[in-house]
Amino acid sequence: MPESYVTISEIREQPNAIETVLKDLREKEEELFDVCSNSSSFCLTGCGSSYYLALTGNALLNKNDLSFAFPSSEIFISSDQIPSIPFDVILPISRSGETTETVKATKFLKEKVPKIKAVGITCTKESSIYELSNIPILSRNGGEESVVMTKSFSSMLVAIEYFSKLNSGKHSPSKDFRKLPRDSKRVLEKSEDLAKEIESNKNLKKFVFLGTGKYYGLASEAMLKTEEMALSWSKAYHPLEFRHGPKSIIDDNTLVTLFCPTWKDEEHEELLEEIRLLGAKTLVVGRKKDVGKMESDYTLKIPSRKENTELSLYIPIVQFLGYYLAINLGLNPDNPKNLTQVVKI
Ligand code: F1P
Repeated sequence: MPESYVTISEIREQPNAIETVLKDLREKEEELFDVCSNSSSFCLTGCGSSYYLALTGNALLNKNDLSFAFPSSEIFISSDQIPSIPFDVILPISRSGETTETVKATKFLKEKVPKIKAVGITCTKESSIYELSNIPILSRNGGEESVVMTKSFSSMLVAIEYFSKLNSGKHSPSKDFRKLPRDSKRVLEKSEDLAKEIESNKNLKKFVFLGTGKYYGLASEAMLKTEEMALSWSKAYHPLEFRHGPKSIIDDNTLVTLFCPTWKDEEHEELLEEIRLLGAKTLVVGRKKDVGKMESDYTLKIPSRKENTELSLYIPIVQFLGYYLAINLGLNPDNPKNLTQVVKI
């Protein structure tokens, strides 16, 4: 198995990227808390994986305030769909900080709402998004050489969780994130073993990822990893949407992954059973107490942590899965077909 690809090292480096972003967050905590205390409407934006981060962030912020998430291009191309409320905060999310659409969307909203505060989340200090931000959040060690986003995604996700805690009025959330790098390391090891085991089932050709609420952004990111690295047929859905069409596509060459929510839910158990009866293989990712009784071909148990400090632990399994699928298909996971690290138009 070639280990010379940079993607595999970057996936394994995420505990360090998480530890480092937590440091930056602690340093900026007061300023960020201040912004949150004076804000009640948020607009999150990004492209690709960064847009999926925006979706998860949106689900977290909507708990206490009004929040919207848009792919960056939608903000300036179809601006009539953007609510005319004067947003208090824009959160542009971008690993490179240079994606044309995200830079353009940020400038567009700043012009439209002069009082808006920009809290950019990026992995690149020398970048337009960092410059355009009133308070930039930097994932210093999250940047990658690889085209696909892995540790950048998990570390910026931690930043979003942290920000949402500050926004819910939690003055110093750093305690809640204690030992997250340790948990990340543990989950990485289990995830890599499980991804190899799943990949050894050579019949898997189609991949479906299901996630509700804040998990939908994760399901979408999972879809992108399989698509980008393994160039494979891959879809993301809200779980019960599965019955409204996608169900017709699945067969015994399909792996359906369910990101199991942190609340007990019979709807998910029934859905999983139905999927299994249709012949698909299933993977369930969730906390021990939530996935415990679920019948599934594969299960990844996530350590129990304070709510919304654990989302980054759900993602390494799908990063490894994309990686090992690509390797076994003879593809180069570092340089997916037709893609570039940054899209500049
Ligand atoms: C986001 C992004 C990636 C995608 C591709 C092109 O870039 O869309 O998610 O994998 O490589 O760029 P960024 O704005 O986060 O730098």
